Amino acid sequence: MKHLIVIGLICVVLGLVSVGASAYFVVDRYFLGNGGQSDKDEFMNKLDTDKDGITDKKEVDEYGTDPNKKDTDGDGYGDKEEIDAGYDPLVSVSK
Ligand SMILES: [Ca+2]
Ligand SMILES: [Ca+2]
Repeated sequence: MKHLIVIGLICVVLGLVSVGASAYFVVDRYFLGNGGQSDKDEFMNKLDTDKDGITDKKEVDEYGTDPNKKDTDGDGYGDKEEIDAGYDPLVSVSK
C-alpha cells in the first residue's frame, strides 16, 4: 500500500497520470531506488492501465495486447470481450 501512495504522489507531481508510458518509467525509477525487482513484479501483476479487466502483465506476457488500449486491434470490441468470446484480440473482427 505504501508503494501505491508514493507512486501516486510521484505521478501527480509530474503530471503523468494519464500517460501510460511515462507512468511505467516512473514506476521503474521508483522500484530501482526502493523496493527492487520483486516489489516491482508484485505491483505490475496488479496494474491494469487501460482498466479493461486484464492486468498489464497478462496483456504483455500472455495475450500480446497493448496494456494502454482497451481495444488493441481497434475493431470496436474490447480485448477482454474478444478473449472471453474466443477471438484473437490482435486480429480485427469485421462487424
Ligand atoms: Ca488491461
Ligand atoms: Ca478489439
